[in-house]
Amino acid sequence: MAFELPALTYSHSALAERGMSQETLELHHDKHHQAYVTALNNFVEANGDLQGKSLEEIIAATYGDEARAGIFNQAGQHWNHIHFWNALAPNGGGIPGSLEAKLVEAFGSVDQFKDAFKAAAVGQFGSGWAWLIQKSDGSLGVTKTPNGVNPLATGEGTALLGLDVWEHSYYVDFRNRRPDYVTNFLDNLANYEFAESNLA
Ligand code: MN3
Repeated sequence: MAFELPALTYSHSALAERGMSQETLELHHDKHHQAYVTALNNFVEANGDLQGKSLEEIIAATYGDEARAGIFNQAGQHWNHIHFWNALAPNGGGIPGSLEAKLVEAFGSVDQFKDAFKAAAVGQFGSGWAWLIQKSDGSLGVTKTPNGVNPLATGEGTALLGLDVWEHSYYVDFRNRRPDYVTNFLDNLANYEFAESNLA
């Protein structure tokens, strides 16, 4: 069974008042994400050992294998974007109490968490992602990954909240101002209920 582009759970215009325009979601979801899904399906079609494998199994089977970097990139980006659409919400930005307690424990305060996340997101040179993760000892941390890599592939931890910092995610709405895009995400768009639901 081929992989499919998941439908958004909100309309393409639902985030516009919060800084992510209909044009961005039409391009990013309908075109960019669809292209990753199509390319991944073509790779699976051409590689018998991948057929019937879950997305997570394909990521595990191809990560770090230079000969299969092209397959990993598409699989990683499919996984990352499924996560990302869930990490956005039309009424985002509000942090549930139990997650807030974990953030304060790990970073000292919510503001210090946001500073750490911004540093990761702005500091990712070129394309990639910033992540709030839960490490194997249960504590929270922030990390960044290049291109299609994610914390699932690296084994760094469980992804709680990921932000796409590829230019296609912000250039329509913020031009070259990645820091403003990141701040707007953390304050107005981030679905912290989704992040909380990913806690172990
Ligand atoms: Mn993207």
